[in-house]
Amino acid sequence: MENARLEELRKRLEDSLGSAANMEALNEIRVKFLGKKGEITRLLKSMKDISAKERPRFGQMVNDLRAMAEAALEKQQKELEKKLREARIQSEAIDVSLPARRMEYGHSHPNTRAMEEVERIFIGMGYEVVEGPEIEYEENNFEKLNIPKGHPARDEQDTFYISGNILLRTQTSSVQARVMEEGKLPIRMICPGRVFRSDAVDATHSPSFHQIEGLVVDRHVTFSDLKGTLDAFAKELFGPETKTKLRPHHFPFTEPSAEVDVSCFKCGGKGCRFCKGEGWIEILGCGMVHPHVLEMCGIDPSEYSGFAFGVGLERIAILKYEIDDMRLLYENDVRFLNQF
Ligand code: 2NL
Repeated sequence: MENARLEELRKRLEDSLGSAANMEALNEIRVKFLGKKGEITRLLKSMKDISAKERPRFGQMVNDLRAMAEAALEKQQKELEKKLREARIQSEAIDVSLPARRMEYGHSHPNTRAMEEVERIFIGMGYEVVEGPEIEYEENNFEKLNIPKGHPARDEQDTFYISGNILLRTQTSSVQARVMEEGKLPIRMICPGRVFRSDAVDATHSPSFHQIEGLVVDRHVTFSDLKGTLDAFAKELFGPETKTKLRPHHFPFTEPSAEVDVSCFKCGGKGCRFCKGEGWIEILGCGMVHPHVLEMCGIDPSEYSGFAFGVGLERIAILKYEIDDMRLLYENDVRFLNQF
């Protein structure tokens, strides 16, 4: 009778083990047979109901069964662990013979490219590149450039003031005023940098943009020097076929002043969609440094003369790379930037 019960138990244990596919199932079997209220444990507890004569033999058999159950569970657990480990190693395997993932290299922003291109051209003509502070005194930004108090350009609508006489520079000429005041002559310099104006953002305006201004001060500097310099610059930037044309203009810091157009580098001057049928594209403003500016910066205008010009960098970038909206330059959208 007891033998049959033990045999049936052994059979059920073996069947359960045979179908246990994971650790959870294995644990359930352990609890079911060997736990505190498990079937084998219960058998051991029922020993007291067995006749004293039968007890040793029965005890021996239950102990054997328990030992067998423990060993079988142990063995199965080891096997399962090994299987899991192998599956994990398999899934984590790296095929070192596969091609490497491609590195994404960045590249310069169109603004940076345009800036470096303009710098390269003027360095080639013997100019020095000078940088200065973006936060300036009103004096350097306006007064010394012949923009006196009351001039419309000084209006808070156009300029970001930080406090009384300190502002965000509206032009990089402030750097040139500083250099002139240092008093070392002659001067042949460009000053690239960020400038600020209280403009609303649209396709052609931004409250912060970049300028490259140039300044030459020496004895006998003439308007033809200015023309020749800017013509060489335009040919270098837009190609040797490029023609330049000066139109009279007004700037407070130069006299006479002009705006410079280049022949359209798309159609060669015939007129196309790019130049809006004009054949010409405006690229910069320039002029002979106003004698009053020289004077205010400590240079004697009866002995020295100079020319100056200012290029909007974004305008150059937009033209050169055919970008139709300046905002794209500031949005840092890689889908846009990757095209250059
Ligand atoms: C423009 C026009 C210009 C200057 C900038 C300048 C600087 C000094 C003295 C005289 Cl220190 N002039 N700079 C002169 C003429 C035009 O910029 O349309 N820029 C985007």
